[in-house]
Amino acid sequence: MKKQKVVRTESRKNNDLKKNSSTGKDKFLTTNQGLKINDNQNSLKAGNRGSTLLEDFILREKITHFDHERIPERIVHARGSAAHGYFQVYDSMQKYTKAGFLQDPKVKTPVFVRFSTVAGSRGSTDLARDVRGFSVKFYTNEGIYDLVGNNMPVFFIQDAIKFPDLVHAVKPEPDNEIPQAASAHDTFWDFISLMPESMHMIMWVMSDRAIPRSFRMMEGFGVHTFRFINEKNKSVFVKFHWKPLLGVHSVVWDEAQIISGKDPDFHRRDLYENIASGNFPEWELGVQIVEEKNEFGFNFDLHDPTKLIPEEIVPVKIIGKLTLNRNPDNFFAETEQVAFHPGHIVPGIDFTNDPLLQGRLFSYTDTQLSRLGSPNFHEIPINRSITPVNNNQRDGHMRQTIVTDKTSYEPNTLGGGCPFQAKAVEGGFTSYTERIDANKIRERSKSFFDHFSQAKLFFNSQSQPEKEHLIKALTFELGKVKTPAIRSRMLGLLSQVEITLAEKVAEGLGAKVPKPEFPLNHSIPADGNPRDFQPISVGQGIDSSSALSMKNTIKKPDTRKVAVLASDGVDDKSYNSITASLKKAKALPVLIAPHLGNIVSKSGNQIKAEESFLTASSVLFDAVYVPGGKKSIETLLTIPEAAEFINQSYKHFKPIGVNKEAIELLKQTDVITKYHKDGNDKQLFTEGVLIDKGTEEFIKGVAHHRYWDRKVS
Ligand code: HDE
Repeated sequence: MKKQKVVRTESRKNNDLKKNSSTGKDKFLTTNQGLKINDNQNSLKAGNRGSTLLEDFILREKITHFDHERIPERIVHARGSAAHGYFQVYDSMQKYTKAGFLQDPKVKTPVFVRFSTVAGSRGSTDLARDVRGFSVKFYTNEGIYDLVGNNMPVFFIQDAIKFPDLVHAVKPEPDNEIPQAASAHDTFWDFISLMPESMHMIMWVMSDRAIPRSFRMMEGFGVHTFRFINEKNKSVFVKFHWKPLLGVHSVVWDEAQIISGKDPDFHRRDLYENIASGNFPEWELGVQIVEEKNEFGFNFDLHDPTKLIPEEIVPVKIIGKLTLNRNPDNFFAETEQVAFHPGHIVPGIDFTNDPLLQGRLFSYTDTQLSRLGSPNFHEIPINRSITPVNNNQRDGHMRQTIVTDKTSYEPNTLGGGCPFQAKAVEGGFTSYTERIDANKIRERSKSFFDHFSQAKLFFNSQSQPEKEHLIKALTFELGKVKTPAIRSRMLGLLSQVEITLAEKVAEGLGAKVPKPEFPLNHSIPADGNPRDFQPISVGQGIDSSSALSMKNTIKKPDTRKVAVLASDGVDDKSYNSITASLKKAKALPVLIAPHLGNIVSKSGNQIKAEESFLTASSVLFDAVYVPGGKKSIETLLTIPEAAEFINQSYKHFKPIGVNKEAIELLKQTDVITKYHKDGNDKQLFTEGVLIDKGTEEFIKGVAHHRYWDRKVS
């Protein structure tokens, strides 16, 4: 019985989406009115050299439609990529929530997930240093539920009223529209330096989390505290987490900048190609649950979106799994037109008074009205609920539904009273009854005033290489700031996070750490007089949280792209054993040769080269291996790009494996000429340069991701 329901839910969504689809295959070319077109090469003219006639309705229809092909891009999160999939809960969550899609482990709820960067335009690079959006649309049997989160668990600001300021500051500067998709400029840091509440988020965006290796290797967070409500109307607070089964991994900043030139679609391509080849990305959904009675049991306010709940204090309970298994058929129709909204919720889930969330509840419908141009955006196939939509809303631009009822009001008798309200037991949504007894006031709660303790907790939880990357990122970003006073104010704020951090950044900037300046209090107390802002510091009760460092993440070779450098004369055994072992370990070996087409192995076998040294680049791979074969190595020795490939892989901390016959090539690289002149085998091994160590060791190296402790300067 249940199984049938599963099939119905999924296929219903797919059919719904296909309803309006068109492939154009085996069909005549027509106008939008269905008229068959006889000539699509020539406009209608007065003579074959003559002027074009206004009468040419075919030309005019085609050009007019083309002229209107673009819609406004999203104000933020314009650059994105998406995929279809499904979600399944592991065990019923009935104890905490009545949400239908979290009850039955047999039910697969269809989802559409969109990942994005925030600051850049639609055509900007995937590898910008930025927060990533992680939006999930669940097509549940009770209506649409959107979990519109990010890959970082906190946000820059505490109150929605600051959001336009934040976004204006980070976007390209208004006079010259520079820089694209980058926070490294004056207006962003000017704003941040006056916004101490952003310090925790600044630690996250300056960390390697802001330059992910793949969307498939990012965590996701709901950020705000939400509520779960069960059948008995009991509420608990909940924070949502997505944990990727491939672990959380990043690239290095130098690499990110090179990828932005070599392949600005790096993340989009990675997601698309992996789904197309059956490597379906997966995340587990986790929740941190806090009983209502414990609401005030923390050193911070649960309503404050600049704070996380350390996992050591409230563990994450894993409750289900998300799998992405189908690419969109059409980027515009699906990825561009999908409309998320934190206010799309289902019974069993509710909001809290987080002032950032409250503002978001207004913004998302409003933005769709200008972006998608009509209040009927819910009728676009990707946005349609799989449950019937019955209400008295009518008409508007581009209305699709043809309602045949005479009545469009409620109450009515002419329509038999339909559609009518659903009681809670019938699945009707009821807002959680929360007692509010308060003054109407523009003020921020003092419980939001500790801006530095969690920033410090994050910094202190990082491994040494992660700390160094963070310091470098801050030095880079502030180094791009032209106004010395902004740099100086930032150094003052950083000194409140961690003095060594501020000092190291100051050293890179050739500046001194000043006394911190705090701007006017953002909350003007009831007497209406702004006061000097004095942040408080209450600490977090723990000094470090292992969940905050990527060092402790899952490490696997699965789907890692491994460059295999070879030429004619490559040794068959060496080549075959590395490629077969990599494939067995679910990694993806790619042969890179001096030219495309086939190379001929030592035993005369033809092997197809997928890339040449001209089309490939080490930044697009996770690891590099050089198999044996004297002739192959001799050729590689004559190609400077081969040694450069290894040099760059080394500089970016990637595993390098060479067969013993390939040592000659290694000797020509910086690895030996610069960093390991004595050729100390043990040291090379611990730093991930595996010489003649066999395939198993190399695969362990691939799983290791990066050898962050390697000395590269
Ligand atoms: Fe958004 N945000 N946001 N945001 N946001 C939008 O909605 C907004 C915030 C997030 O893949 C917009 O449809 C306000 C936090 C994602 O299509 C807009 C505030 C978080 C996406 C908007 C916030 C997010 C958006 C632009 C402060 C993490 C991409 C286009 C009160 C929890 C959704 C659109 C997609 C998109 C407003 C803050 C995540 C303008 C006013 C915090 C992932 O409505």
